[in-house]
Amino acid sequence: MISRREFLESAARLGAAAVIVPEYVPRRIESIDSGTIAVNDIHSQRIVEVTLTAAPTRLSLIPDALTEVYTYNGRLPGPTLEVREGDRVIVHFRNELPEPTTIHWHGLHIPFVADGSPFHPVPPGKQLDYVFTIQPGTAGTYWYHPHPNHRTGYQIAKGLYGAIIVRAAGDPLPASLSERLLILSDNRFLPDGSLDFPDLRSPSGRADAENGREGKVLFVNGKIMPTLSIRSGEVQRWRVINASAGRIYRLSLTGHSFLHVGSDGGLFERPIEVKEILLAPAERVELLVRGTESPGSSARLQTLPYDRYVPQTRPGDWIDPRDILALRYTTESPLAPIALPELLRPIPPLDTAQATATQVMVLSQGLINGKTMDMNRVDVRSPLGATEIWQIENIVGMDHPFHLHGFQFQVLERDGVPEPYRCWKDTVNVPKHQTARFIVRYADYPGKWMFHCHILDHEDHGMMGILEVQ
Ligand SMILES: [Cu+2]
Repeated sequence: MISRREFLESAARLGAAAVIVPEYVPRRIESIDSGTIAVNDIHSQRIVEVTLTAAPTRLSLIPDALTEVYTYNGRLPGPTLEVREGDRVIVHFRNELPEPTTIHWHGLHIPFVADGSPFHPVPPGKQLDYVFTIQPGTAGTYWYHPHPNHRTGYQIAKGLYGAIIVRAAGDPLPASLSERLLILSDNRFLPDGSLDFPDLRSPSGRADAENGREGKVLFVNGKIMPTLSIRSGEVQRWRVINASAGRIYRLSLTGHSFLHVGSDGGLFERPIEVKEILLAPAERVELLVRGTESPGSSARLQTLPYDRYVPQTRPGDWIDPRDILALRYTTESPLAPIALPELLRPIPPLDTAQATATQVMVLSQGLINGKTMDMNRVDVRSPLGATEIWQIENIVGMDHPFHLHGFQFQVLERDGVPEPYRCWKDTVNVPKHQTARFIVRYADYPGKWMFHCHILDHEDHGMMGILEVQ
């Protein structure tokens, strides 16, 4: 099992808070997983056992104010859960909030009962153990957040979100690269420092419902405009998570390009050089940032204008680039260049000839195929083991990022243009009046899986449906 020291070291490396792992004592586990744990498994498999408690607290998020927030273990963002492929994860979750909640392990391929979907709410004062195994081949950057019916946007805005890093048995990127974790979020405050949740009937409440709630204050790991340091010549591995309710980031680092090496479900087959990255709500990227400037210089990570909006509610300042963080070069002499691999890992294509159905999802404002979500209705039934194509048609004038629970998919094409490279994703942004097609295989884990728009206000108002795999 992971040692306390290992965990603290990895957390220090990532600049994030660690989950403290108590000594694991083999014992009978009250498992919510469908499988049983043989005694042999306990000895051959690393067990990561952690405790997460959601509770209200007060934190200083903006200068000169304390804000009533919700946190996991008193931290905002919540502790980073760092695990390895093959690990058995046991999360003892306690809900000390005044309302029901869940924890959804966004993007992980795990049993239905551990998914933390609206089917399994945890009432106030109650406890639930989430138990799952990290599947081989799923190394990547994921995140966890609440997913109760109608309250996901509110609870994430209150501060409930955290990162999951899954490490591969053999990572193709050099272990010498220092890592940075960047969890992006935005929020809106009233003059007294409290979070601004307007009445839904007010003009700003109606704009939030349409756009997804945005705020002018941009955070990285809960901090405003933090500074990262880099040494000239150094290469850093950045994992970036969009935890915002509606904001789409168009990321650019002044004077630099990125090597884009991974997406939601882990690394690509090979790095791709890009000037900027579009990151919709719930999406993740892995980037290599090369310290190509001279010692003592600096750069800014920015989000550039991106028009995801309908004209009626488009914010007046959408056109302004915004700084997110400062990158400061140390004054040390430049490091010698290091070799980066040209090949990262093979991604076997899912075969379209094997697809037995095409699921067409028409996205309009707040609706999927003309309906809002009904917990008692199953929208799509598919057999376990089937391969299917999903066609997501956005027929309205704003973007909708589409998320499928439980299964990673491969995007085939966007608006008729074949995807230029293969990768695993669980969320795909479908821009206004465009269509995306992806292929997915329901390899295992029967159950009822949500699919929804990841603009949280849209999701909470019912832009969601249910896939039953059986
Ligand atoms: Cu939407």
